[in-house]
Amino acid sequence: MQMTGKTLIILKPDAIQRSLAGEIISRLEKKGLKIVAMKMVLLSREKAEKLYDIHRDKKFFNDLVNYITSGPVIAMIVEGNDVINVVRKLMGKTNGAEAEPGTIRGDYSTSIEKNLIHGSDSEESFKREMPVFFSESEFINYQKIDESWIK
Ligand code: IDP
Ligand code: MG
Repeated sequence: MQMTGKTLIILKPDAIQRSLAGEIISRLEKKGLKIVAMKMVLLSREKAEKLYDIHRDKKFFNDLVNYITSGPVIAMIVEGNDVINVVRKLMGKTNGAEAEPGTIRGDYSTSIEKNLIHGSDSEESFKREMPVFFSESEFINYQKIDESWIK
């Protein structure tokens, strides 16, 4: 059994607009990850700027904030073995045009900006990003029937 951890996943506005939310959630479920919190949110500019604070000095920062606030997103806390790395692999490279087929971005995006999904890139990022959407009291502690088969 490996170390179980948590990560923040955001289905970005393009995922909702293109009706790909179910498809993406399905991939996460089939991988064996466990959703322990989930909500649909229309981010305020203030929260979006907080989420992407590390990109504040980049030239695409303003576009990024406009994009992520342009429509509802679905935020999730997901649990699993080595989950941060596992989710980053499922997502694929940032630029959908370069992401490998078989990954979420590789299969459904050709854009460097509208790339469908966010996943925390480290434990530190998770701790910083998570409070933009959730308090820990919102994490639901429950058992799934098949957990012994995936850990
Ligand atoms: P990541 O989402 O793969 O971790 P980051 O480099 O952390 O990628 O960038 C955060 C988000 O900013 C990306 O997912 C994408 O939506 C957007 N982004 C990254 N680079 C560019 C760019 O060069 N132009 C426009 N948007 C970008
Ligand atoms: Mg990132």
